Amino acid sequence: MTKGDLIIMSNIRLKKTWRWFGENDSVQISWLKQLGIEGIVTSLHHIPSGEVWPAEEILKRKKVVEDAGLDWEIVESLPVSEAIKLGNEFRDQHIQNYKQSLKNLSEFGIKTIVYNFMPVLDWIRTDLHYVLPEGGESMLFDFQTFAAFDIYILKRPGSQKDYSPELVLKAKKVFLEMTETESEELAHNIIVKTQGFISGLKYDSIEDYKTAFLSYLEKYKLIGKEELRKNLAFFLGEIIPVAEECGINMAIHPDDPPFPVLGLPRIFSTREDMEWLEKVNPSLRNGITFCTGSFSARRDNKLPEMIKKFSHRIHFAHLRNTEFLEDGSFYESGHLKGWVDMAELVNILLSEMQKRNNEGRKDAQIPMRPDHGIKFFDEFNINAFPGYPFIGRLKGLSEIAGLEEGILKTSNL
Ligand code: DNO
Repeated sequence: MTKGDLIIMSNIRLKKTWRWFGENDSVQISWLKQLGIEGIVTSLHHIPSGEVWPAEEILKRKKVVEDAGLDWEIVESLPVSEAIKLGNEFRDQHIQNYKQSLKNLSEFGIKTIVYNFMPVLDWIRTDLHYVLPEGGESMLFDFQTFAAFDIYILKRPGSQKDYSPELVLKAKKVFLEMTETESEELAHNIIVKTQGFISGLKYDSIEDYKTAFLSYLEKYKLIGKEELRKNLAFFLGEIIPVAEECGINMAIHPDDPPFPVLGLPRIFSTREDMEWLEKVNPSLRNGITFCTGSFSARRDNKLPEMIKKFSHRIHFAHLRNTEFLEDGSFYESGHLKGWVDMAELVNILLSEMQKRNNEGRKDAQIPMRPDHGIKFFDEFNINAFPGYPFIGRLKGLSEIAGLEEGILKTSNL
């Protein structure tokens, strides 16, 4: 290998992408190119999950992205319907539709698709306005508040037995100290506000969304971890051959938070789950969105080991950090602050890209996006979607880009 080769290889950086939610986003797409964004991550959020994404709709969005001088790099997400996760009578039709959407997307050059296999909810936080010691606003998952929501606000049948007696008592205290408005807001945040903009209009139009939500949970009564795994295996068995044909990388997003909630099973939270995924369908098209924030909400997840072991099938990286409170509750701590050593993870990703480049893999460059962000300054007056303020994400992106430059300039990569 000549010195020249080394210089070429060291030019490989993570591809800087940005999640944009379409015309309703508080960030305008025309701002992004000048900030060094290299690709857009977006979805057709208005199409209900289970339906085909028609070519005309894909083209419309692609044109908006290209008019801003950018490429539509990644679909996040092409949602997997509840019927597919449940394996019910609508599954086959929805899988046919999913395959058709993949084909349609591939015709417009889209190569990476994010999806998740979390039942009912896409992600959960109990506080969307958690004030950090320095003053910015972040998001928190608090165990006591979550148990209060489950047991006393939602009143999910049998919920008490999912928590220790001590936690039930604490949850009761939290609930009794809440005003009615606060408890309504908590339920609305969990069921509607954090979900609607991501997974379509599931509950927005339903007045009694708590009852509707309970009936969704009820459907999973007979679905445990094994059944859900079986349904994911079936989905992959159908989808991956199509992805192979179309040259598409599928990238499953981890559970957020990465442990069972509301009596629902979880199947993509740990290293063991990653091992299972690889075994059940070894194709490289069966890949992963490595979301450092989601995986890091479990102390027993050793992120450097996980990322190293599965780096070859990481098609997309979501980079952010978390910190724990004493009782194991966690909050989003900023991109470089927190318990995860971001430098170590970025280093591993850089090595993986170099390795792929040496192997001649076409997908040597791994796209990343700064995931979530802290709210600062006058963004309190802007109605950004929860987790997606402009400045906080831009800060995260810059921090990670700087970190990456530093690693590249000082290591042998
Ligand atoms: C929340 C995100 C999730 C994620 C989906 C991927 O901000 O982490 O919405 O994009 O779960 O399918």
